[in-house]
Amino acid sequence: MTTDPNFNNPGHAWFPVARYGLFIHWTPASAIGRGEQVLMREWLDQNDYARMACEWNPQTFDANKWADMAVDAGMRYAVLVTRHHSGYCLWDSKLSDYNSVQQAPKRDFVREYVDAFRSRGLKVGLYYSLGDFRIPAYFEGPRRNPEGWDKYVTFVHGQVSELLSNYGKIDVIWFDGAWPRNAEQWRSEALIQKIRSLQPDIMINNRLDAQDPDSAANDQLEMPGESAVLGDFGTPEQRVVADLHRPWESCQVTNHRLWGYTRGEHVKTAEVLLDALCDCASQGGNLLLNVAPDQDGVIHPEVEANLGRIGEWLKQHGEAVYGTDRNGQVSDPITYGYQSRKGKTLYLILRFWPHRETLPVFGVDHTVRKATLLSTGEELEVGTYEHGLLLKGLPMEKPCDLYPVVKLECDPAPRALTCAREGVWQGDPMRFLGWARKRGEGPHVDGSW
Ligand code: FHN
Repeated sequence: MTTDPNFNNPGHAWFPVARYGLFIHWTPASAIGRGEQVLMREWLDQNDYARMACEWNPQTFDANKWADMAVDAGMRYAVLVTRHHSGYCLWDSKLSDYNSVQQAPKRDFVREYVDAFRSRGLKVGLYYSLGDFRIPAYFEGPRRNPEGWDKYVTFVHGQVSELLSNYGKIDVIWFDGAWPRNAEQWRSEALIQKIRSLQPDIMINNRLDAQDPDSAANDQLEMPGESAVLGDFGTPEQRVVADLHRPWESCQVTNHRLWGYTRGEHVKTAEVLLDALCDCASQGGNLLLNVAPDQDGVIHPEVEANLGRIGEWLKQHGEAVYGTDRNGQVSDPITYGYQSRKGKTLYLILRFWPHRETLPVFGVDHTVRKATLLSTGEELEVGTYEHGLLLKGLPMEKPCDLYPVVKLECDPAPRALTCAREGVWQGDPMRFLGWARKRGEGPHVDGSW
């Protein structure tokens, strides 16, 4: 558990209710179009890259368009990358002239972002990379270059203070790039105290400590930069893993793997993106979904269209996603999709439509008082069968775009029947013997050998 006395701050209550945020990776590397880490991944000449970055000058960027897209998508907060591993800053930093105000754009993109998103009622987060691929002391570390390392960590703490002092109330600080250095080497405890003094209600993620990959604390962590102790929320990356001790947020891309703009890369379908959101909501976690604007700040139109479809779906079905509890999967949802839960209400999120008037709900007990097809508002008849509920009165045709949702209002709260708790075999394959023997003993159609 965290040692931070600020844990469970009431000012954090918005986070699980918000559920769904926009991650934005936008750096000068977008002008190259081969991902956010092209400088290091392709061993590019540092000075050539710096010249390109200093000349990078987005022509059509408009933070209001990003904010409008986030609202239409049903997102409730955003996290903008202010400085990635290649070191370029999107704000008016006094500690480095490698920034968008002192170089070609002459614009403070962080200011434009926070103003645009706040004006639409969205919470604003800032991503900051501790690591910087340009700085030799970052690679040498404190043992080989103690003076250089100390100078660099002081610089990092100073830039974080700039970001949390000059742009109003910041709701999330999202660190990254801690590896291969640990919390002691980053002076993370002191940094957290400074952050809390500047922004008392801010949420700090768990990436201020590069755990030893073999350490026991890593059992739930995927990234070597994640801490099991420091931070207000967990950050499973490209996967959904519920953090058992604190809020958590899965960060995922809208394409195949890279976070920054990749020219010609394919994008995930709306269904795949909605799967990620429902998977998180069914376990009580958030989804931070990444977009990678091109060099001019334009978001891939197919990504925008897919996010818009999910936004329309959320208008009708959002109660099944926003603010849901942990452990929403009451029974084995594999037959139709996801289950999410909010107190005594269970939501069935159906990835495919049965095209028949009844829907068996395996393994859910019989405490349902009312069933509603959320997609249309129609009430359904609630029956039971040996292994669970039998809902009746469904329309033959799928009632909405993407995933229809059935709302089950229960009293008391929904529970799993024994058959669900023990799984299909219920621990004993003999339970299926009589059922199989009715056909015969052998492999031929008539049951013979
Ligand atoms: O190396 C970065 C990567 O570029 C991206 O920013 C992701 C986002 O979570 N974090 C690191 C990889 O884990």
